Amino acid sequence: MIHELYYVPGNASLFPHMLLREIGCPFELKLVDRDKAAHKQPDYLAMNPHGRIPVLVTDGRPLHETSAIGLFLADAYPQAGLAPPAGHPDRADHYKWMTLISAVLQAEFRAWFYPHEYVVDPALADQVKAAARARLTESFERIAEHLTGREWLLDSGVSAADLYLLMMVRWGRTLPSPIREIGPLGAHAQRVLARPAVRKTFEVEGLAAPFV
Ligand SMILES: N[C@@H](CCC(=O)N[C@@H](CS)C(=O)NCC(=O)O)C(=O)O
Repeated sequence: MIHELYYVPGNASLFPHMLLREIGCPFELKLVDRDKAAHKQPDYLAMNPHGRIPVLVTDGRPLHETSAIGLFLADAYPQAGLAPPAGHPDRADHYKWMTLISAVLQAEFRAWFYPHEYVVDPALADQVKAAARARLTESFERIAEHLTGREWLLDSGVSAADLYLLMMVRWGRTLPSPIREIGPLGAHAQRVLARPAVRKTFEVEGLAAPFV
């Protein structure tokens, strides 16, 4: 398989980038020039009509939606052990975490980072941010409860969902009370950050410490 990842440093492309390096397969990085709104141009919209980052092109076929890219890559390279195989008791839980991170955390971060999209009156954007912050904190608290006494989200070991969660905790450093301070979330993030493939990803994207 030949992969190209359209990315912007630190954007949602960070998760599939980490996965590709964990897998160790060849891939090409395609930097999207957000300053020039390259993701809103016809050639990019042909790959992702929503004009968002990331897109993974595999053998010429584009795929968007961060969680779908993650599930696809984990299944495409089972030898990397990033998702429990079909039939494994943890398989369903992996779907659950991937979906929760995408549909709840990532969606709430959209409201946190782009509050103007959620209101007609721009003066209300701060309220959107305050509500998103409260919902994010509550959701992370539930996840922290689950992680208490565990190394990884799944009983069976590290999975793609742990890398996805790291990206969310990283984004959570922009909240007034950083998400890393909630229960074991900071320790979990450091555990993921200690992985050589993850460290390499941050280095290649030029992301500076503190990482979360
Ligand atoms: N549902 C999309 C959302 C991706 C997303 O919101 N990406 C952000 C960057 S982290 C983006 O493209 N922002 C630029 C924009 O919306 O114009 C996914 O899961 O891939």
